[in-house]
Amino acid sequence: MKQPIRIIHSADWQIGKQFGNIPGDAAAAVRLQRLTTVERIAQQAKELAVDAVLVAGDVFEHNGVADETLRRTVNAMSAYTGLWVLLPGNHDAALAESVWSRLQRLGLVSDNIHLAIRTEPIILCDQRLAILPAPLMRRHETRDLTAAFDQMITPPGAIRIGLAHGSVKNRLPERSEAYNEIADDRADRARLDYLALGDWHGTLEIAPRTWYAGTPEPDRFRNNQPGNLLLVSFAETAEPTQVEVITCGHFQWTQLAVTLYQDEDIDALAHRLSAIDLPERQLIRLQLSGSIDLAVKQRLDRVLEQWKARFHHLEGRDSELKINASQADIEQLGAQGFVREAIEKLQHLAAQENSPDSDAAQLALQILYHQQQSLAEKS
Ligand SMILES: [Mn+2]
Repeated sequence: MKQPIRIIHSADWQIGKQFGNIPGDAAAAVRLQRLTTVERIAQQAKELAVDAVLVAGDVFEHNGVADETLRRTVNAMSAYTGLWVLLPGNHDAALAESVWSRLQRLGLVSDNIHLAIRTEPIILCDQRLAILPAPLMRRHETRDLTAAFDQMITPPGAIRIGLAHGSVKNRLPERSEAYNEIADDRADRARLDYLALGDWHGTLEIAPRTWYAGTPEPDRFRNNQPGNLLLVSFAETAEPTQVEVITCGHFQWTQLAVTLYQDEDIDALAHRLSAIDLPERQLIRLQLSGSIDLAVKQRLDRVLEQWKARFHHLEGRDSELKINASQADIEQLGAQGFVREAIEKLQHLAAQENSPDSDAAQLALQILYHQQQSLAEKS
């Protein structure tokens, strides 16, 4: 009896993504990790001895990534010498000149790597497996390219797997763009055993036999279960297709909503941060809100500074956090005479809602307070 066909479904590697919002070496490590994660995928495929690895689009961040990046990617894939099928997505559309044409020109496409750059079936595994690709030839398509699957002829008895990149119509949790749409009943209409999708970065069963693999290495602050691979097994008998989620990502991107009013809230934040596992693998964004005085702000800055050194990356977004100098803060500054008058003026300005000077005055008070505290500590 023949072994059932098993594939790994992945997508959205976006190799070459810059992560410009993350400062310094932290971004470089995140960039490099995407290649390391591809190495992991190759290793998994080898260990599981799957029949093929399908990557459902956006393999590369854009068509202009360096030749060096193309070479590194192919190297990262090399541990698995079985079949790879790579599909262009909106980031790496199969334009006349693209990463795909360059991969070929540079001689980087070995026999086991199939570039799914044409809308025609790729027949593999002694005609037991047919991949039906819908490559994006430009960034945005207004037609549903997967409609072509309905008419595609494949060898009798072959497993039919659709491979596409875009938004399944009416099903994604957020309103997505109106292009690169995919009918939600495509798997039925095209008699597919499975439809392997890319574009949505979380792992998601979006319709019957239709899955988004999600990106194997998380790349943004959105809690939609990224960081996985799918292992898909096709039984020879009438048993249904089995889909197993395999954890694969290294970094975790977490966004936390934090409301602050007083000292106790800073303690609670510090406690919350200390409860996070594997801090060296964490990228954390704090969405700060509430209203605090300068003394609490000072403590907040210290806690953040301390934790910044322990997480891979930590950022506090404070556009929703109000900072008001309290009377106690002003007393703490201990100023007298004209300095005191200036501080009171700043306090008055800072308290004016919607005034263009309010933010500047706020900041001036914070700086004064900070300096005063530093001086007090030194003496
Ligand atoms: Mn995409």
